[in-house]
Amino acid sequence: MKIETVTLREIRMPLVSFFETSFARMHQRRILLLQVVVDGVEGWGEVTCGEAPYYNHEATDTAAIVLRDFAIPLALGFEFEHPAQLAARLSRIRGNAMARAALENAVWDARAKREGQPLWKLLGGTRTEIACGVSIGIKDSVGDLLETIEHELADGYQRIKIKIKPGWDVDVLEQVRGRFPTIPLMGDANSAYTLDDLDHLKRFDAFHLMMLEQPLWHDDIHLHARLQSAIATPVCLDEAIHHARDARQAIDIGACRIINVKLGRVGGFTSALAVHEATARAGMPVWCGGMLESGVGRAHNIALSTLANFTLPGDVSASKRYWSEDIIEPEVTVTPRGTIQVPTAPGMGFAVNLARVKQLSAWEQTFR
Ligand code: OSB
Ligand code: MG
Repeated sequence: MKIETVTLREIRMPLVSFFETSFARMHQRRILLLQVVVDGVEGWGEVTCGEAPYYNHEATDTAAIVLRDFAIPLALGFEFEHPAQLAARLSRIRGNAMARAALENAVWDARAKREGQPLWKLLGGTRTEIACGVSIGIKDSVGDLLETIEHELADGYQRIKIKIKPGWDVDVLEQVRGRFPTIPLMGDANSAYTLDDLDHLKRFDAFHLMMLEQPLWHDDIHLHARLQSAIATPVCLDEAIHHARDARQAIDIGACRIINVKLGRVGGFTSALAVHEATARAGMPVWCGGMLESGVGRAHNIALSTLANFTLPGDVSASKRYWSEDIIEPEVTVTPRGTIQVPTAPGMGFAVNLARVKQLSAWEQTFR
């Protein structure tokens, strides 16, 4: 395989409503898309980082530099048999996993299209339908949150995740549990706590959460093991897991009982497959996380979610939760039983609406 051209674009898409985490409130996305041509076949990838380096160190503008000055020049003209070899070549770049992942994932899409098979099958996936949960941001009031939960449950979603932080946690969970005593519920702190909060975090056990996602420092695995041994609620790691070695370390020391796999955060499909393998072997369930992706990233997340060890509902939800109009056709829709039907068309299984992409583009640059 050989990449002939790469077109890098930044699109701007307003969110249908703001999304707030412990680190920021977001109203609009600035998303980098990659359109590659590999052996005459087109593929698409999305950089899943935020606009600011608050979730991890990456940000839209730094990812554009990494792609333009380093990743794309490493990839152009490189001949390889399998996308994993491209991933290996790109691993010369330290960190910047979301920038690298977009390029590798676009090549996987092109490869699947060339072979005339769905991307999920090429990856070794087995599900034809995936289970969906939703991630609900911090709201202006608990009333708003309860109303949103009501609405998402009515749409069929199989589990509710709420964002939490100090000052928006125990009281909020108490009210959510008061109203919805038995729903599958979890909290995501995005690293908002420290071990000094141990007594406070122990109080979460009363709410019977499916899991507590990344409560401590974004770069810590070790101290999460201390937390996990002190609370009954399963810890789920997100930010802290960058590759299969991190997953194995977390498993070995008991830092978590569940892992959120994000394609961008782990550096693309090759690495995600390795994390999947490591967790499956250890009997640790995983689920697919989200980064407020446009349709391209969403399509890749659906393909990933078909792997056998993705046994828990992911943060992979309908296009309409984020966008008034998505950039893929058809848009991602969720069935009344809270699932997404996995597409059967070759590649990522959704067509990119190029006219819409161009309309939303702030700039584009093509490399040969
Ligand atoms: O921690 O999972 C997270 C969004 C942006 C940054 C980090 C996270 C999230 C989400 C939203 O929880 C997931 C989604 O619905 O795309
Ligand atoms: Mg998270």
